[in-house]
Amino acid sequence: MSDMSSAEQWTHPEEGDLPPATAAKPTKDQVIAGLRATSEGGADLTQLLTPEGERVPSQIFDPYVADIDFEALRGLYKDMVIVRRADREANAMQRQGQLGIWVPLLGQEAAQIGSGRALRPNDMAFPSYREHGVGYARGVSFKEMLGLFRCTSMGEWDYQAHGFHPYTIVIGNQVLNATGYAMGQKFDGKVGDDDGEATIVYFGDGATSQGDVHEGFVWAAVYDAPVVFFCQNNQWAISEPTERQSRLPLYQRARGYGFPGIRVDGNDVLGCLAVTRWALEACRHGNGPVLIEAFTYRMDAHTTTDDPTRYRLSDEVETWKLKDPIERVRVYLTRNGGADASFFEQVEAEADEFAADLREFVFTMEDPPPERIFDNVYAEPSAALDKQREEFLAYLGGFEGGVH
Ligand SMILES: Cc1ncc(C[n+]2csc(CCOP(=O)(O)OP(=O)(O)O)c2C)c(N)n1
Ligand SMILES: [Mg+2]
Repeated sequence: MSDMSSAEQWTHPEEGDLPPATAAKPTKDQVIAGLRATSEGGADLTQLLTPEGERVPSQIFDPYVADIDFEALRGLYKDMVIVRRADREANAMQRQGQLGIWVPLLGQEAAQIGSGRALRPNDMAFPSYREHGVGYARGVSFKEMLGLFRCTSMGEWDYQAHGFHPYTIVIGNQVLNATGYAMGQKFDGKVGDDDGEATIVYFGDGATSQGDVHEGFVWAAVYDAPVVFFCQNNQWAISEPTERQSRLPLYQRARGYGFPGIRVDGNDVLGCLAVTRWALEACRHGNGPVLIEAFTYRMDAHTTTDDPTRYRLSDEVETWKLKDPIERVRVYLTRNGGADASFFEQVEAEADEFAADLREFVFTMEDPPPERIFDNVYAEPSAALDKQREEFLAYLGGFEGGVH
């Protein structure tokens, strides 16, 4: 954690450190900083499990995963396999015309399961639109999430019961909602000790360029709001690479707002679990917000409407395949006697069954009646809305055989 009382960070740089005001191009230092924004950061990166499946000890973070024995790790492995399998099935179903669109999470399983499993029931999560893995970890059924992508539902799971808010498509907007929610947790006296509540909000690297994210950071900082800003830096904002969004690694932005920022290997489920637990603990205890940059990679297209071959090279994707979040856990478990071949086969079979059940559900999902549009508009009954519904139903009655 950075020492915010240190005088060093408030001092003005020496004159010689400043680039000439007339410099038209980024200076060498700025270019290097920009490149660092896209490199993994060496010592800056918190990692507990390497891509080769080696366990890296950490004095600070090991205590946060001390309870993760082989059984718990097998559970995290299974979570990741299931959400990947569900993701691939949904992608295929979109291609078969069964879903309007799909937003793949491929490659981001560890970031989502690690952080999602770090949450307690009373914590609140605010997703963007790719967080199906977090939703799964919060107990939201994949079926409910798929309704949104088949356009038969507006994503109507019980937000309060699951501690998982609706998806937000407006980039970065959920950061404001989450900050306000966390300020509420603070005002209601729900923070201060280990039983405290916390909020987590998910957004992408591209979202960090949005005003809403900046405003959220400012408000959370000055109110010490218990909110973990969880940025999944998957390197791309549709076709815009991270280096076009920032001149420095994203986690370092936190310092300018006055709260800690940390970069974790987003493909390391143990690292993500530990770092998120640590950040949530700081929030629960009333220490204010934390920014986590989970350094990961979007292995598939932005959505099924996107063709990434038009803007990125396949060798980049190949490089990231070697850092697969699931493979490293498999290697670790195998090498250390934490699981045998039959376990992996069984997980595979369960994932296939999970996907088949989803498929069956989607293919037989009923379309909602058109008047459903009037549901959930207001919390309380509304005479004006009731009248509109009546008029609409009368209008629909004019069509023989109904409207489909
Ligand atoms: C305010 C706003 N501007 C633009 C868009 C269009 N848009 C949808 S996704 C996206 C990129 C977001 O990238 P990032 O934040 O990195 O998240 P990722 O999709 O990579 O998870 C954009 C620009 C939008 N939905 N909302
Ligand atoms: Mg992105």
